Amino acid sequence: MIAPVDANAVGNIENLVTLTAGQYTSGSLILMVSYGAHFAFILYFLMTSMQLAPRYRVVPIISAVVMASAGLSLLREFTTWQETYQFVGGMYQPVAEGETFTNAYRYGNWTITVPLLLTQLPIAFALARPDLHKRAFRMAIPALLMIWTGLYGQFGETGDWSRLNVWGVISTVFFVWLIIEVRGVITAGIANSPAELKAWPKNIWWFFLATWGLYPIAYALPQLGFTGDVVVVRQLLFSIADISSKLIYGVILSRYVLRRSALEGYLPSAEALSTTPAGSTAASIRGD
Ligand code: RET
Repeated sequence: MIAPVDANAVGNIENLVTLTAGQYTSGSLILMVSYGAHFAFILYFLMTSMQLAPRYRVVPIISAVVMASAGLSLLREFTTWQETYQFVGGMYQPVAEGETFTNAYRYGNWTITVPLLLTQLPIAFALARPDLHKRAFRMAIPALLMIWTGLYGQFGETGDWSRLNVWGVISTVFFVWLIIEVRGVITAGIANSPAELKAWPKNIWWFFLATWGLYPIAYALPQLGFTGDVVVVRQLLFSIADISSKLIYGVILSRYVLRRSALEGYLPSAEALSTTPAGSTAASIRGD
């Protein structure tokens, strides 16, 4: 028997909708693929760090830390999702007691991952130390304010639209501030990149805007209605955003610093790429 629930007391719309078996399984699958991908890439980032000049090794190491942290958070979202629904009368219904689903864990997790993701940029661009620290700090402040105001606002998504939208707008103001700070780091990164690699920070800029921009869309989505499709599409958007902004972003930064290491004369990187003259020479001396 499903007890009637007070819409404003349940936090997220996942607790208000009945899902078809297809929607429930899609949600499970999306979350499972997400945490699986994050955990698997811990290995990739740790191994890839070995090919880099020492000053850049921390870039994929930070990615590995982000993978572990996000993977654990997404695993928790997955288990909570499974505990939230029970199969009754051919449909998946939110359980009357025991567990409620929440996306708030995501926001908590971003508190850790977002400052790390942002700090990777000035390190990869090899900005000089006092400037690097200053810029990392100046990005972290608007980023944390953006996350925490959004965390507060998302509790309004079950019907308190003014709470959702007012805090959503406040959070977006911090997002704009963050974008300005990131643009400054990108500009410094272009100036500080070797000529062959100047396109990389420019492309990373567009990638950043496109992938981080998915989060506010996921935030606003419940206003389209409390339906199983909205619930599933929202989890899908979050997952696409997560895999892009952390995992693919980490791969891009790792490849950038690998090329940079090679151009700066670090032989193992040149060998790993084997496209630079130094790499080919080293490989041919070794006979491979
Ligand atoms: C919120 C609230 C609504 C307004 C805006 C938001 C932006 C969120 C962003 C999150 C990025 C998260 C990342 C996580 C990686 O682990 C908080 C949804 C603008 C940009 C990159």
